[in-house]
Amino acid sequence: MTDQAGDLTVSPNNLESYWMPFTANRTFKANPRLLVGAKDMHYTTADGGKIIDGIAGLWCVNAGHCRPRIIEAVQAQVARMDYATAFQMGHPAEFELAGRLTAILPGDLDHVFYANSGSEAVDTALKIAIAYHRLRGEGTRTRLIGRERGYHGVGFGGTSVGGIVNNRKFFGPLLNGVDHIVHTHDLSKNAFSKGEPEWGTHLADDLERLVALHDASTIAAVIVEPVAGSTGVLVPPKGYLKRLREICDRHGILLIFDEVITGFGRTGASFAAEKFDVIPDLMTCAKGLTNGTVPMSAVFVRKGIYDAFMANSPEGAIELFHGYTYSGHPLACVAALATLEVYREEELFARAASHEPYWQDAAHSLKDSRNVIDIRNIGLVAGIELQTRDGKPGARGGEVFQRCFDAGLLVRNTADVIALSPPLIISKEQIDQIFDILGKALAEVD
Ligand code: PXG
Repeated sequence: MTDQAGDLTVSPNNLESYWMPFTANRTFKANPRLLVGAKDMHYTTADGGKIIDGIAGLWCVNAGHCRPRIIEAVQAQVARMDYATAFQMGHPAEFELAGRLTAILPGDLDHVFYANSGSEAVDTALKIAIAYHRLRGEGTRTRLIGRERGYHGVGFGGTSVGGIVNNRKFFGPLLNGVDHIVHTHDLSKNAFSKGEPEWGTHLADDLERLVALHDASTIAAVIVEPVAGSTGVLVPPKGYLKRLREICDRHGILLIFDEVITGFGRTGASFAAEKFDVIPDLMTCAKGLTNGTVPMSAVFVRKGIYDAFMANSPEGAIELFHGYTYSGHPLACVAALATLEVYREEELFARAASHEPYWQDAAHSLKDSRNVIDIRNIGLVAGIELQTRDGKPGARGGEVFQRCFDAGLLVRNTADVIALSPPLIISKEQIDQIFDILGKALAEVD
């Protein structure tokens, strides 16, 4: 399967053994789509086709693919030190990275805990929240609140606070002591909003309902995606996140922003917390942290949370009984450091912000396309919602996805929402190209 240079150049002849994640395995294996190369805005397919990447891999390759600086950093590190013992030992890059990250974080988010995936970061954040209250003598605060339609990865914690039915229903009772506030999606009020919808600020008050039901003394934290991604791009109503912050403050509840998708420039600011001017107590990130090159995630904690662990643990004791063999992996740390350099040098967060109006206009130009019932956008993200065919959720979205791919564009469909989130290096011509291909695909699918 490899050529002399060791590259995978031809299709494998047996697709059976690999059980693919979040994939219709039988459909895929009957009609495989294999990617073998990537550069900047494009993928190369096994048959030599060139595909423009409309989703930055999976919302992660924010600086574009195979950037030389990141490649060189990883190559040099793997030859210098492949792995460094993670517990009771350290290596320079993990400390340097934490300092660089806290320097670009908004507000007083001043400590960093490393994990390897968004799912792990979420479970870490939930555990920190519960342990924090206990250490401060508020051990009754164990309840976790998520939001309907939320996605927080696939660990048992993240699945429990998540609100997507297919991700939950197969896996039993999940964590107990979890509840959900209502989601913010209502097409009768918000269809075709540009940026933040006007309607829906009051939906944050649903948290008051849960406080009245459970009592604040039982609630540890609320977790939300500032912009919900996986469920099909739900942009927060104006003032909604601020209202959520106020309610949390009133009741001593920690607010967690899951910025796995929104982090690192996606919304046109470093983080959504900056964009919406709301500082959470804990923040998770992953994906764009290393430009997707090496798996890595992080939890950022606000001033005082780390200190509470230090102040309330016996001298010499481990303050948090949690961590991963690969927390702060050297390859991931150098990939992240190089990624941050690229973001800074090329001013990619500002570039996303400056492209936002053009992107918004291009997205909304599809308003009258066939079957389109809503278009949502923020930063360099867009969601185009299609009318679902009777009794066949996802069929129409899946056909649009395939047509786009055949025409040289990679989009993501979650059921009948087409999501777009390209690398932030995208040009205006490439924005036109993406919406042109998508527009044609929409016209072809009944
Ligand atoms: N939180 C959020 C907000 C996410 O979007 C995770 C946690 C989990 O991250 P890991 O690294 O464990 O997968 C995610 C992941 C999509 C899609 O387009 C989104 C994600 C992953 C795969 C597909 O719907 N986000």
